[in-house]
Formats: sequence, structure tokens, C-alpha cells
Amino acid sequence: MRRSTHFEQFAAPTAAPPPYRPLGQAEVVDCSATSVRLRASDATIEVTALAPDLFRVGLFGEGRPVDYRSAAVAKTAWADAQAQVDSSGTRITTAQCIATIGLQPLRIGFADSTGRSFATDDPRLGMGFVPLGPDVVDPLGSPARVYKQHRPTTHYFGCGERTGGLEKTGSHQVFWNVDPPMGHTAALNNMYTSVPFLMAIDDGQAWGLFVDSGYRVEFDLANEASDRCGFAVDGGPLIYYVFAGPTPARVLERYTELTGRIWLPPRWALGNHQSRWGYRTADDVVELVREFRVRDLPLDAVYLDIDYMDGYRVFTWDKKRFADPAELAKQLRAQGVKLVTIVDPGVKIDERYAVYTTGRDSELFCKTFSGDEYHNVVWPGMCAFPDFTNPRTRAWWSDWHRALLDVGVAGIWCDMNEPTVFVPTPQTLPADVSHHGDNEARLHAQVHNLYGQLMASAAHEAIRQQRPDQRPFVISRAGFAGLQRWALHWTGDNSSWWEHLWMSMPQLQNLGLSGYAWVGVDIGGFSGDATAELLARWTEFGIFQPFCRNHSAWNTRRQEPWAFGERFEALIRGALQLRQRLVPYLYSLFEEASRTGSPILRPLLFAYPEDETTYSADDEFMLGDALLVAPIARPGTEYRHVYLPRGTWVHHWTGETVRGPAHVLVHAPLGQPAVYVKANTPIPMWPVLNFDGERAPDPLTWLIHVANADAGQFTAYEDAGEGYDYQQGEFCRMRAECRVDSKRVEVRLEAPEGQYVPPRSQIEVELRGVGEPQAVTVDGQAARDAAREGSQLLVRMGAGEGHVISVET
Ligand code: MIG
Repeated sequence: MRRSTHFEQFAAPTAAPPPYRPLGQAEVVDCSATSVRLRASDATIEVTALAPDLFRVGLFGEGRPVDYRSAAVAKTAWADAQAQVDSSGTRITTAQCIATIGLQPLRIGFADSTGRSFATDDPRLGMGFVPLGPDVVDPLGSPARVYKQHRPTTHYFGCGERTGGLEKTGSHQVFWNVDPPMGHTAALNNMYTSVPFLMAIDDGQAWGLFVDSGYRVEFDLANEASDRCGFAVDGGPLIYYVFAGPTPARVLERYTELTGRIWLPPRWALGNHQSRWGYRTADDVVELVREFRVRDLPLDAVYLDIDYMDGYRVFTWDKKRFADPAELAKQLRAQGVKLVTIVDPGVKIDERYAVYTTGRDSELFCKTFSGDEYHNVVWPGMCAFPDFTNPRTRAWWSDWHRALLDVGVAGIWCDMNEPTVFVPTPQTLPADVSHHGDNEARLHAQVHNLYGQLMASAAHEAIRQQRPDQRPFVISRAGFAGLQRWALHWTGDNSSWWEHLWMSMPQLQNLGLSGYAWVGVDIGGFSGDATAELLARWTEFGIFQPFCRNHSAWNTRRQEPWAFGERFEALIRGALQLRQRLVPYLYSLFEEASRTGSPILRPLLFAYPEDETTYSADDEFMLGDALLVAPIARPGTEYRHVYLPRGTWVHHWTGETVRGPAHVLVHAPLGQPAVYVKANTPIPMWPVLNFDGERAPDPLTWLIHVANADAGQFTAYEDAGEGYDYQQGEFCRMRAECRVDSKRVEVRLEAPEGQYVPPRSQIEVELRGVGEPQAVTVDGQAARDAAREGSQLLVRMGAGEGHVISVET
């Protein structure tokens, strides 16, 4: 593994092994109830059980103190490990896991209660340092690595934001936030956000590993050698966490307990969002919204890109083109549309611009190594860059959001926060830029990957403080592990290519496996020109993303839903309406993600880790547990292969039932994306209306594709969709279950739980695939309001209480 300052292409070829000095002999210096501290020459090593399935290992070189402070970690107090440390200090046992510590030389390994080993040090290389050469001393601490055994049965996933396919076994992964050149291909390694987290599956059992460092981090996943993997930091301590699983859900639950989970978004955030770099005037925006309304296209939020600012000065409005932003926000709000504005970190150097002068006077900007304000060029011209590691900077930055929030902006879009600078070519701050403000000065190299996340956290706090009745809406391009607790993430500047429509699928699935539950790619592609078919197919896929936004660059062909004529507009309308119909299901998945860290858009392997066929089925995905979506990602194509894992699946449009595991060829003409629904699982849906996310429409429909298969169930979550009353019990959970035997279909709607009463009078149960029923009863009485159309049966009843619907077939 390399250092960022080391250019391989200029090094003479050598057969010499890479410079690496493994730790040698160690001695136990201290034991507590849950941890063992060791010393190996001048390094301190600590192994701690934080929970029965979570261990932390820290390596602190050159006599440095143990220090786990981190911008990634949300939970620091762990009390429930109930571990036992043996008398020699070489074994820590929990109810689920055993850590073994070999002393001669120091090697650390883990095993589950059945003895299966995972994340176990490579016996030869173990953990150690990379000496920098005889004359070099790194004042920040030497780069460090740990080498683990790679078992041939292990498969790796996760690793945050990536190009290429879902499985990362055999690859080398770099974690260093950059604004990559346009046209992301599989040759691209690191991108905008870095999540040094690995989800491993070995023989159906999941485990995880997280390296917590703001430095450049690298993972070698059996690339260098087929029998080991490696995890490296470019400096400072090497701190890593090991998760024992044994399911992907369990790994993610612990990982997101450590690094945080998404918050419950305002419901409007789940609707359809429209954006483009180039909505240049308030009139453009009004006209845009009018088009959506006239054409009966769902719309819940519009984005203002850098065009709204005065000379790209952040926290300003162009006085001519956006003369009355409060009026604009008000007009949109009246039509149920929220306004989101972009915020870039670069602050224009301008004596008459208070964002700059106040930042300068309070020394809140990053400095050069010699102590001057660091300057570089971004959109506004020469800029200074806030030192977001300084809490005073974050408070000051939050406060400036008043210029946006006070006029009625509902959400903040953090861009360019890798951070990106333009000179000499688009790249990031030099490694020796100083972040001096946080009591403890740090070099940019130490905190690079944290910069974007800290900026997003300031935006999040701005909304929390200045709009205490609203739930934050923050979208960020850059981040680190834990970004999910401050912002949703979109994947930056993709291209209007079929290849990128395909790539979106594994990319979003790996983000979901890395704790980012709330994610999306730009629908239609950002750069390059979309075509009619591409936009239609991309929208058919995009509506199943947690975040559904069409966005494009100024110099590209327009790609609003009507850009390609009526036929394609109708297809896109159909897709966006399906999105609207799915909001109750989606909202329930968001609520689940906020409690458990489960991804919303999930790879099949999340629920079926024992089924290795799912590992390569990465151009299809699950939305929650009940929907399986297999988009078409090629032009002129109407058929595709779909893998269906175990269980019974019903094709949403035709009702065809398939028993998995099965490989099927599905017909998916435009307008009918391949969607399979788990048989008998009730899906809560809204009627099609041009809703505004603040009201729950009437009725709620439970759609059930019935088949002679296992019972299905789902619990819908609802609340006011905004604000915090839900934390005081103002929510409603409705559980629905459907059982089928040879004679009957029985649907049980349990009485709603919780204090929130959705403003609706009716509940509908829509049963598909029931044939010609003999009798339909609701609560034992012949159904009064039931209608049949083909094999579809619609039964209506009063909302607010429990019901049993019975259909004799
Ligand atoms: O240098 O603000 O990824 O979504 O439209 C480009 C203009 C800066 C990059 C973002 C993109 C946004 C664009 N920005």
C-alpha cells in the first residue's frame, strides 16, 4: 500500500518487499473488565470489548497516549459488553465472541462462539508501522497497517461510495475525498465521500470492520496477496472496530449505533425533487413549478444551484435575478413545493462581504503552514476556506444560514466540500494546510476526510436551531463514516450514460451497506445529454431510490420530465406517480432505518446472505424486504434476466407468481419496470394525487399480491410528517398480515398503535390474484363495500380500528 505523497510511477522497479515493520513481542501492561492494554517497543496497543459483538483495537505509536476522539463516532460510552478478560490478558470473551491476543509476536484475532475465525491477524505480518526511510521523521506519527488473513470463502462488500460492481473481493480501495474527473468509470477509485467500512460475508455469516481515521485510508481486499487483506492509515493512530454480526443487519445495527443513523426526515423529502444547474432567475423557478402543476407531475422540492447567489458569494442572493427570495419561497410553499439552496465552502475574498470579513477577523479560515490565510480559486474567484474542525467556525457558519432559512428555504445542499479547489487543477487542499482553531492544530492531511462531514453538520445544526419545529433537510456530496446522522448523500457528477444507470445500482447498494441509508444518484445523469429513453428508464429506476431527484448540468440538454415529448412525459408521470403512491411504504422504511441502520435500498444479500448467487445479482435490488426491483439499463431492451431468491414472488404488473430461488427472463417494456412483490406482504400505498408531503391523503391502501405461500406482514409507520411530536408518542403504527390457505385469504389489520390519528376516513385492502371469491367478510359480516375487477378485489372499511377481512376462494 502506498502513501499519497509517494508516486509509484516514478519509483524504479524493485523486488524489495514494501517497507513495513510488524510489531514484535508485546507485554500486557494493564487489564480492565473489558480491555487489555499492551506495549510493543514504544507502541501502545489496546483491545477493548465494547459490546458482545463489537471490539475496538487501537495502535498508538512512538509513546503517544491512547486517544479515540473522532468526528465519526456518535457513541462513546459502552456499558454492556459483559466481557471476561483471562488472567494472562490474552483472551477477552463475550457472550458472542472471543478475542485472542498472541504476544510473541503480537497478533490479534477474533472468533465467534462456534470457533469460526474472522478479522484475524495475518500470522506473518500482523499489525505494525511503515518506516518512512532513514532520514524521515513524521511528526504526526508513522503510517500504520494491519494485515488480516483472507479466508477463501470470504466475500467483501461495502466500502462506501464506489464505481464498479457490488462485490469488492480482490480489490484495492482508497479512502480520500476528491471531486473526480467527469465520467466515473470502473478505473476510478476514491470519490467524494469516504466510508472505510467493510461488510464481509463468510459462508453466509457476516462480520464487519471499520477503520476510524481522518487521514487517507486504504483497504487491500486480497489484492496484494490472495491469502490476506490489509488496512492502512497514512498517519496518526490506527484505530479499528470489528463487528461480529452474524447477519448483515446485525453488523449494520451495531455499526450505526457506533457512527449514528439517519434522522426521521420531513415527509416531503421522500417526494419528487427537481433540480438543474441553470435555473437562473426566480421567474425560471416559478415557470418550472407551473409546468409541473399544469402537467400534473408530482413535485415536492426544487433546488437552486449556484446561480442564485450574488457572484457566487455564499449566503447571498443575486439582487436582480432573485429580487425577493422570501416571496419566491412563499409562492412555492403555497403549491406544496419546498426550496433547497446550494452552499459551497469557499468564501470569496472581498472586503465588503461580511461572511469573509467576520471569518477573517475571528481567524476561522484554514491557514497555510506558515500561518497566512490559505487561498485558492473556486466559483467565486479567490476564496478562503472555513476551518470546520473548529467548533467556533461551525457555529459561525451555522449562523450565516439565516440568510437562507429566514427567507423560507427548507433545505441545504452542501457541495464542493471534499473540499474542491480549482488551482492548479481541480483537487483538494494541500496536505500541509493548517486547521489551527480547535485548541489543537492539525494538518489538512489528518482531517481531510472529515471536512465535508463537519460542514454538513453545521448546516444540520443551523436548521435544528433556527427552525426548531422542522426536521432538517441537508444533502451533502462529501463526508465520512457517520455522515448519515447529518446529511443524506448524493453521488455527485454522474453522466447521462447507460453505463451510469447500471453503476447506480451497485453504488447505492454499497452505500447502504456502509451506513448511508438515505442516498440517491442524479436521475437522468448530471453531465452529458440524456436521451428520451435513458431519462424514462432512469426515472423508472430512480423512483425506487431513497432520494429521488432529477438534476443536470447547465451545458447539457434539458431533462425535465416533459423535455422529450408527450409519450415520454406520460411514462415519466406514471413512474413519479408510483413514487408518490409508495410514500407510506418508503416512510416506514425510513423510520426503520432511523432505528436500526438498515438500508432502504438494499442488496439481495442483506436478507439472503447464505445465498451466494445474490452476491453478483447487483443490477437488481430490494426496497425494504418486500419489493425486488430489476431495472433495465440498456437501450432498446425490453427483456432482462432477474434472479429471485428463496420465497414466492409476484410480478407486479402481470401477477405472475414465481417460486424462488429462480432465474427468470422478465418482459419490462417502458412503463412496466420489473418489480416483484413478496407474496402476501401488504404494501401501504397512497392514492395518486398531486399531494403535498404535509398531508396524508385518504384512503390508505394495503396492496397485497396473494399467492398460495407463506404469510406476509408489514408494519406501516405514520406521523405528522414534520416536527417532533412523534417523539412524544404522536405516531401511529399499523400492522397488517395476510395468511393464505387452500380455502381462504385472511387479512388482519391490527388496531393502530400510538397517539397520532391520521386524517383519513377509509382504509382499503386491494387483493390481487384472488380469482372469483365465494364470499368476502369484514369482521365476520358480509363486506358492504367490496368491488371486483378481474382477479383484483377491493375492500373498503372505516379507518381507525382493527379489522379482519376474510375471502373465501
Ligand atoms: O463544479 O454547483 O456536483 O451537482 O450542479 C461543479 C454546480 C459544482 C458540482 C455538483 C453539481 C452542481 C455543480 N457543482
